[in-house]
Amino acid sequence: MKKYFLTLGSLLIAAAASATNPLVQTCFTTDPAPMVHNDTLYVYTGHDENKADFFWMQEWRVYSTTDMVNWTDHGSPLAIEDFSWGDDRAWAPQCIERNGKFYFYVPLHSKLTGAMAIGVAVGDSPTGPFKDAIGKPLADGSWDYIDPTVFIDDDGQAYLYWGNPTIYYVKLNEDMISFDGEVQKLVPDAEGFGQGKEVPMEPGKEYKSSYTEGPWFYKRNGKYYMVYAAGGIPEHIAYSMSDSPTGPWKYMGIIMPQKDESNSFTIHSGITDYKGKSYFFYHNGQLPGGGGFGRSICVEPFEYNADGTIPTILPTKEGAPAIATFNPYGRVEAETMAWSEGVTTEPNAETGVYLADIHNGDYTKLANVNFMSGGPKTVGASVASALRGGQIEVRMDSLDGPVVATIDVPGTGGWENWQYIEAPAQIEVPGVHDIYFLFKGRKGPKLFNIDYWTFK
Ligand code: FUB
Repeated sequence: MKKYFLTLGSLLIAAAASATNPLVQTCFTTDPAPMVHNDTLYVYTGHDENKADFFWMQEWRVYSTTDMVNWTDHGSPLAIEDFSWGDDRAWAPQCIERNGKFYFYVPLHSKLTGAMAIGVAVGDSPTGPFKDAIGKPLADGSWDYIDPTVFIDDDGQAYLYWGNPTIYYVKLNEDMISFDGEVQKLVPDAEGFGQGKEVPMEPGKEYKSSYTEGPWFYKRNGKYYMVYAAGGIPEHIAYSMSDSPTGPWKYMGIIMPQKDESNSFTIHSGITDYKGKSYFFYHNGQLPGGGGFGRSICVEPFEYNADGTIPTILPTKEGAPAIATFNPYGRVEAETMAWSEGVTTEPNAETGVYLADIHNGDYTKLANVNFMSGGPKTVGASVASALRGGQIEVRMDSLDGPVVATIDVPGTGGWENWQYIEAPAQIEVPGVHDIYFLFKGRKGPKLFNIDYWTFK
């Protein structure tokens, strides 16, 4: 077995390929809502359809990470069909855990009123399955019943805020699926939400900072934060703070200014702390083929100012750095990746999400993989191909880096007829490396699908 030493050239290629935004390249993802549970960071998203001319969104999706760079696609555990009373517009969601149950709040178009409504689904795990918790909307009947955000205060009281451009809220009962009394209405005024204020942010640009939609409500060090899309269209992200969960609010300024290059007239944020660091999630239209109705989620790390205020956060391609290395040993889902080009993912009731639509030259990348001393002896994959298969080149550090192993994928008689194929490692791969899975075969047709990898 050959030993491999890093050259300066391969290090430079690896650095150039270190973009992590947008976080998902296999489909459009919108309206990110992060949630931390048991050391894992989950992000709940909407899903813009390809070539859409409006927010014709059908389902919600979930992704997770433990290192901020490799993300696992858990598919869609909740869709419009799960709400008998809904028929359209699976818009911005948020999920929260209480007493071991996961409550998934969503806006969708109501068959009952012809307006928008807030629904709540419940599940036993962060990735579902989820089912409509009450068989009817939690709140229904207004165009601007969209974008629910949920938070449970230290005293156990849960709050649900939503709305565009009015802000609505209720105090949820302990069951998380009901509330007493009327929906409260909060009209965002200038002092609370910056309405009408002209804020110069960059030379030659001015922003009218006023609440528009997409609230994100949380508490930190005794202060309540309301982060939201502001300024009409095109939107930027601004925030307000309060000493109480129901206000009065004080407008605190802009977090992420509007940028023409974001290629999206909406922006929608979610904030969380994870493993001692703070992260700001948002969406833009920067994936190839993307735009205002083809958006993609991104993340930026940030640090709160000493007084608890939030600094200006600018979008980057680099996104968040890795906070841990990736352990490849055991089964690694093929839909776990730091980056990909050309591929999509598909669901299967038996095997779960798998990597699909693979053509010659497509690839996926796992970042920061820690092989420890020596590296794997074999690399395997569970594959399926209704045609004639192809090859998987497992390469180290870059797309043209040294080949660790080549897996020959045969035809298996069907796109979901899985066969496990293993190949010997050709070189030693000690230490931490990015790993590229480069797919090869005849030019033109779909080659094969992949369910999971093994490094042994
Ligand atoms: O994704 C559909 C809508 O666009 C959301 O509900 C809004 O927040 C905006 O992002």
